[in-house]
Amino acid sequence: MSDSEELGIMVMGGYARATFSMAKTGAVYFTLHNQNASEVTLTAVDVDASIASDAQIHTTEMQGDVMKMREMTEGVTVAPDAMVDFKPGGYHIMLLGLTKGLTEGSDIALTLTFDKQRKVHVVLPVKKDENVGHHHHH
Ligand SMILES: [Cu+2]
Repeated sequence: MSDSEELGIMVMGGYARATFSMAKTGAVYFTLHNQNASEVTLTAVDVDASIASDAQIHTTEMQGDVMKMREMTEGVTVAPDAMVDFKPGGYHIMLLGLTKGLTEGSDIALTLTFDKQRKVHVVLPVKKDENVGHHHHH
C-alpha cells in the first residue's frame, strides 16, 4: 500500500475474526512495523458505518483470573524499527455495534490514524481465528 510505505509504517498479517451472524462486537488483529527512525503512535481507528458504529484500540489484561479489556485512550506506541503485535489476548481493535456479523471470506476497510494526523487505509480479510482454542467471552 503506497500510503503506508510513504509513512514507513507497515500493517502486516491483518485480519478480522469471523463472528456469528448476530454478533455486535468483533476484533481485528495485525502487526504494525514502524520503519521510521522515530516512534509512531496509533492514536485512532475508523471503520465504515456500514460495518460497525465504532472502532476502539483495546488491550487485554489479567485481573486475578479474569481477562479484562481496556481502551487504550492514549494509543499504542511503536518504537523506531520495532514491531507491535495486535493478537488474541493482547492489543486488538474492537469493533462495536456491528451492523451484521463478520462473515468469513468478506473484507473490511479500516483507517488507522498515527500521531493524530497520518492516515493509513487498510482492507483486511475476515477469517476464522485458528489461534484461539478457548471459548471465553471477553
Ligand atoms: Cu476489546
